[in-house]
Amino acid sequence: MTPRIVLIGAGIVGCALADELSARGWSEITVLEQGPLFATGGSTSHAPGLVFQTNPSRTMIGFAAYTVEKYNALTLAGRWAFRQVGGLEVATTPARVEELKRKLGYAASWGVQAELLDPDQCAQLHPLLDRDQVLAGYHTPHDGLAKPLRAAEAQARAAIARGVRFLPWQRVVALETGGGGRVAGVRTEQEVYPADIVVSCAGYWGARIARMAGTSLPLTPMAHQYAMTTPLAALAADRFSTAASEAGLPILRHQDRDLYFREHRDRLGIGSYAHRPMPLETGNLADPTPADTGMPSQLAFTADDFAPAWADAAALLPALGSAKVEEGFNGIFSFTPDGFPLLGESAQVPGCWFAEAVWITHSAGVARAVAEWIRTGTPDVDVHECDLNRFEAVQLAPTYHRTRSCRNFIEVYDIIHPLQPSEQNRPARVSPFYARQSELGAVFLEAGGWERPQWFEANAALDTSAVPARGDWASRYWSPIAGAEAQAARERVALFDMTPLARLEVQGSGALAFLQRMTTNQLDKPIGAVTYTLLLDEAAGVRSDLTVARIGPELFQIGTNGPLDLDWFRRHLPADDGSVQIRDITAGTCCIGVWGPHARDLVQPLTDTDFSHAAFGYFKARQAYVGDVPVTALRVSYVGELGWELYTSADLGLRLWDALWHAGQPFGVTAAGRSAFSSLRLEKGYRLWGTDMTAEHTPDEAGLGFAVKADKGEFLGREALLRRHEAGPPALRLVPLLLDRVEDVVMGREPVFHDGKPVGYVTSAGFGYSIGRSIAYAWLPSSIAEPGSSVEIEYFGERLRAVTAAEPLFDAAMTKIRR
Ligand code: FAD
Ligand code: THG
Repeated sequence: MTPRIVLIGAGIVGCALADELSARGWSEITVLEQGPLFATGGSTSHAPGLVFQTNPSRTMIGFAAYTVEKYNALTLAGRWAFRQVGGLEVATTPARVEELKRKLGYAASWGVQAELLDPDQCAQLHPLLDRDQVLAGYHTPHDGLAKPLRAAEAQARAAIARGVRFLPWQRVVALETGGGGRVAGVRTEQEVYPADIVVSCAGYWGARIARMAGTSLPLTPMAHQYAMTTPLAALAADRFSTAASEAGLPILRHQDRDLYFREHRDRLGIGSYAHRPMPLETGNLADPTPADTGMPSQLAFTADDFAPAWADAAALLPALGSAKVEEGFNGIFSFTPDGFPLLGESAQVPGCWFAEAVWITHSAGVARAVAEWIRTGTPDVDVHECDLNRFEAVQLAPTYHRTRSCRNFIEVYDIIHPLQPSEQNRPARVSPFYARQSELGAVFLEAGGWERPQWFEANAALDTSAVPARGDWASRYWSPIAGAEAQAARERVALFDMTPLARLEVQGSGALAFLQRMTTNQLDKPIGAVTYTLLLDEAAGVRSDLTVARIGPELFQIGTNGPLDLDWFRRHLPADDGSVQIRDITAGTCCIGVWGPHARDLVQPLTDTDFSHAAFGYFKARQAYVGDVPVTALRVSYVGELGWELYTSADLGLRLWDALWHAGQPFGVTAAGRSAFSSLRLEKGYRLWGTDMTAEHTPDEAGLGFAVKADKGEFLGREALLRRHEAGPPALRLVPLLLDRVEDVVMGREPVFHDGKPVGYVTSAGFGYSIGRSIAYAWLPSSIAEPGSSVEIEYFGERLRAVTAAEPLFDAAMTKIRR
């Protein structure tokens, strides 16, 4: 039976989704729009439609590429919906020139055509530019201009032809729920519309719909200035455009000044992010009314805010000369704390979906992914960066996400290092060891709201003479001290704060059966066993990798990769008969990883429990007292050394730290940070979910086939996995590369070339201090994944030589861990 679907909002996202859903054979779709059709008054109604595809995120590039492909083929009444005028980003500072080279890398990694231009070439491509201001340009011939309303309406027309209804002036004021809290429909001011599935495509009003669902969406509506100049002589007389084409010059970005430009025939449109953030309260948003033909998403232009932008624009484009702003507005659209959209099904109201904070640029790609997600339960691309359930509780606090969104507005065109943390709302979450870490001069970065030491300045006295220097970018948020900390773990013993590692407790008479059904490895083992296992989705993509410790007959502790794992488990809980309870215990507990050859020498004197290899083997769990602190000890090590993760309640954390610190003094115990941690795990080849592999990869591709026991019985993803096995060996593989030169450390997301052609991309990278080599993991075609293939990594425009290697790079015999 086809489900009844209600979409809220007929902006470009609602229209694209109606098209994508109906194209999949579903026609009982109603789109409810609070305003008129199709110039509804939302953001789409006046967006200038610049589509720059390049993005650090592979997923976002994919969304944009599909949008370009789709809109390029769309017309409405014979008129274009997309013009491939190309994109040009100019650099006016040396730092931006480097940034453009980094972008060239993203483009090569993920299939966007792009080239770097010299100033003359820039001026040739865009004759309005003052050549002397420009140091370089980044040209993307396939970028261009969308005509947002035309693209929206053209998709809506296609949907209407398949039976979809679009109803204007229907403001949704409530959600109706039925059995199990599932969505049953929506209520507008006039009527109730029953529905099996509701998708909110309400744009910057989205947080309002979320409230109706009892959910928080970290979405902040913000105003952003867009102005149109008076006619310019330089654009006159159909020089670049005709009445039909509107624009012929490439869309232009001047990111050093937070500006972008497009032609509107003989006028120039100028968008600015240079002004102060202008957030709006979700509670105070205006709605369209039939009496008012204005646009609720257009606020009055504040000329003072625009004045500096105008001066900067005129400096780059002398053709602006004596022109003026003819008209302008402060237009509202959505911002999120991390800049990614908010997609997926509400955890509170099953059947209620969201597709919010989506740019024109990504609209069709997002709609396609959400349509697949709704239809099959699994989007066919990796959406973990965009999943609305990705946030920690603190990140949903309105004051928190508003501050972050404002920051994001300010930084939207800034040059951001992949490790650069936000400075706002900090510290938010701190482990019980925070005071000690601070005393040791911890340099904190942030993850999941947690303060996480990257390295400790107190370790500056350690020997760093063997740590090679590295280039500008790779040396930011890094210190050679990290190398000394890594060596301390390999040679002596180190303490790592593992508190931010999200963990769950699963309990009940149905716990084992539930976990067996959810994961790939055999969990029906004696109490005290720890198992490394995978969560697969229905298509056999790797949703996560976990450690599962059997603490009791009906009690399991699970180490996860964050909020999405809890969400996934909750969605799949058996009918609410109380047989399985699941609890996030992260915040109430803490964890120290004690790892290194002296780990046993350090811990054993503190406990009566036998921590010998014979009594407490690798991948085993025990309850014990360490000092007078009750702990759950797991003998696992993501850094590949002898030792334990010691868990206790948060209140006793400091006491545990102090006991270990004190007992460790004779062994030269060292507090070690995340930078060392990452290096150690790279040497061991332990994957980092979300970076190295995602739901787009199967276990075999990711090199994790060993964690699948296909003959253990039914589990989620098993059938798809067997089908994929039948289809033959994987075409792609995740493999380590060793760079030729030790000073060449890359950061991740760089393209990999073979025989001069881009063939893959780097996932995570770093320096292996024990093996003395620079390491980069990369996805490559199987044909060149075997050890010994010569490749090149492009890093800021330079080709660095590297070779594929056999795994693991360090301690293949596991003699360091198993003893
Ligand atoms: P909208 O177009 O706002 O549609 C949401 C719809 O939901 C609205 O029609 C609204 O009336 C309806 N709705 C809300 N609540 C309800 C309810 N309770 N009941 C029924 N209906 C409801 N993006 C780019 O990619 N490139 C650009 O160059 C670009 N420039 C921009 C410039 C400006 C000045 C602005 C403001 C935005 C710009 N954007 C750009 C962003 C882009 O406009 C938006 O991200 C995009 O239009 C959002 O589409 P949407 O369908 O989600 O939202
Ligand atoms: N500790 C705990 N839970 C975790 C992690 C952790 N959950 C999430 C994430 N990290 C899981 N990732 C890994 C990756 C590798 C290993 C452990 C967790 C590991 N692998 C060994 C190997 O591949 O040789 C052993 C595998 C096996 O014996 O099956 O140790 O850090 N608690």
